[in-house]
Amino acid sequence: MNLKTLILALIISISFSQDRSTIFTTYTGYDPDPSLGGYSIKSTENGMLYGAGNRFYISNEYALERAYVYLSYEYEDAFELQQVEIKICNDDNGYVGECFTSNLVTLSPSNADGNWYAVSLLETCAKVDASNYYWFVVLPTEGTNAKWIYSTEPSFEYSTTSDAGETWANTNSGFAGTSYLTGEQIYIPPFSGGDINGDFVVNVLDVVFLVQYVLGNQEFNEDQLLAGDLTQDGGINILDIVALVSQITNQNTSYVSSFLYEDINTNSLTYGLDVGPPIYEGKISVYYFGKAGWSMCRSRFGILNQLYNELISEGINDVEIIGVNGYQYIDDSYSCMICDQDCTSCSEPRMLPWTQDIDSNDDGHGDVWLDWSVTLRDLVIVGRDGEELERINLTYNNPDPDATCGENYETIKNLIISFR
Ligand SMILES: [Ca+2]
Ligand SMILES: [Ca+2]
Ligand SMILES: [Ca+2]
Repeated sequence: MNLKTLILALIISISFSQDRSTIFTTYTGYDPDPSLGGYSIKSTENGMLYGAGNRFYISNEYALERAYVYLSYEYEDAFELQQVEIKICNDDNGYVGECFTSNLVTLSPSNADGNWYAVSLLETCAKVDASNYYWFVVLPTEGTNAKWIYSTEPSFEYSTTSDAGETWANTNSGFAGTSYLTGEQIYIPPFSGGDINGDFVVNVLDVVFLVQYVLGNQEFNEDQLLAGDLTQDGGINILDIVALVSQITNQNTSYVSSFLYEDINTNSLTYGLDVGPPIYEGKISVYYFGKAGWSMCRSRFGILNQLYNELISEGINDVEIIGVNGYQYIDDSYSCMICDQDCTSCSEPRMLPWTQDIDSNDDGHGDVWLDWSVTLRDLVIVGRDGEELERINLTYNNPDPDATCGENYETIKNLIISFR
């Protein structure tokens, strides 16, 4: 491994472990080997435009973030400007379908023998849906003569084109072009329907309405059609009745265990006071479980602080958000978590209460983290009586308004508001 690829591998592994998820990859972690060859991404004098595509499957809903390809560049008989087009496309019965992103990349002559190229897809706000196939396509522009270096593993589906993607060859399996795609998971809030007769409770009366609808004895308005589709597949049938009955029989509210910890955030209005569920009784309280020294945890806390300020500015003052540092991170400096004047990596002081979990029974685990069974970056929303309403892991569901085109931020904010 030469230094350049080593650094690149480090950057890639850091970015893998940080904010984004790789949602599709043909890159196995070994260096792509340009001597193996690759798919022609080239235009010819007689007007052929050769390109290739990798077919992939997506199991969750994501906002697309970045697309990476490894290309070499045949500079000796090429025009000066070498550009390829990277597209993400739908699947049309196993063939490349309609494309919904398109980005141009200019190849670098100084790395003609092979190099990673990336395009940002965040601005496109493009999304992929759960349980669907898609295509990662690379096409040439006029005058380009490049190669999309083969993957080191032969376990992928691919296709090729010679007319710039107008038509595609039958899909094959084997070596694909080396590429990967990152995205941010779209947070899907819990289903809030089930109240079909609109009396604000979900109970057996709603089952009666649903049964009558399925039997054809009852008409539903639009709201009722939404509330009655418990399986969220766009229609109402016997399965929705089953789901509603099971929702009603499983309505066992769970209450979080209580705690009171000192607010150690010097910026906070409750600095030095004990905070925790008993203090927030009668309000919606939101608990964020982080690691004081970790930048991703800190940036998520900054987003929560922003969300809190926004709620306040909208006149919503019965929602509280506080952070709880893991007992195992007790020695971390929390200067950058609360963003005080000692921290140089942030500018906006955070006013949300910050607390430290303790291990009062000496079992080696933080008491609250264990009692609440939380994992790092869990966000637990608790109701007015201390009942747990929802738990969202912010590692996989990035709330940053700059990610998922703000969708996760809005969904989480609206969910909190909906519990009031
Ligand atoms: Ca009802
Ligand atoms: Ca349904
Ligand atoms: Ca303990």
